[in-house]
Amino acid sequence: MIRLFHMPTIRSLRVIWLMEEMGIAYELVPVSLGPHGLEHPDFARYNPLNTVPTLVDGDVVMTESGAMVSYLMTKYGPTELALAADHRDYPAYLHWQWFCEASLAEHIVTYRLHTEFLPPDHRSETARDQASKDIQKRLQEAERRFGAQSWAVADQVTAADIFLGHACHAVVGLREGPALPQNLQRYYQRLMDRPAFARATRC
Ligand SMILES: N[C@@H](CCC(=O)N[C@@H](CS)C(=O)NCC(=O)O)C(=O)O
Repeated sequence: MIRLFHMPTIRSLRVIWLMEEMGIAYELVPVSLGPHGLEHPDFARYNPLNTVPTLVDGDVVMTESGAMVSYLMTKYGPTELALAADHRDYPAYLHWQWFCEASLAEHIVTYRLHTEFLPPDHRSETARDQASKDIQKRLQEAERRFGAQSWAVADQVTAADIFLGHACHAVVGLREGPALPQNLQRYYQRLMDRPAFARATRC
């Protein structure tokens, strides 16, 4: 069975939500944050970087959540969550996935470092405020592009929502962080009404 090394409130939500949507059986292996970083007796032999999520599926070991999403849809599909390359929304489908990981996630991580993870005397208000501005700027652009539609692309839930939904959830969880703009707030509510998403957020 698939094993996913996991800590709550991080990018493994993408993978858990996807597996819940697709009905893939998995075991969650909780990893805890110790004085020297993430700790688990089995962990270092799979992932010398010690990052989560880490997915182990037989001989396959993966340490990038976005790649895990593509792998699982291909290996355990077909699934309507994967949009075909000839669909008119395929470029937007790719855009959201890359935007969330490459343009937004790092600022969310920086914000969390300076509000939660670093020891208080290592936190910087300047870095936190800059991260907050960077997040807000990208949220405004996501809001503009998202518009009033129900889902990120193609009028259906796809892997683009796996990324955008995770990003919205991460922003909502920030301590005194920026609020989601209006359309994304409604979108997040729709996601929370979705049983697979709600289950994944409780892991
Ligand atoms: N791009 C990777 C990021 C993995 C990553 O850096 N995870 C963070 C938590 S969100 C982590 O494990 N940090 C601990 C560390 O770097 O030691 C992914 O999407 O899976």
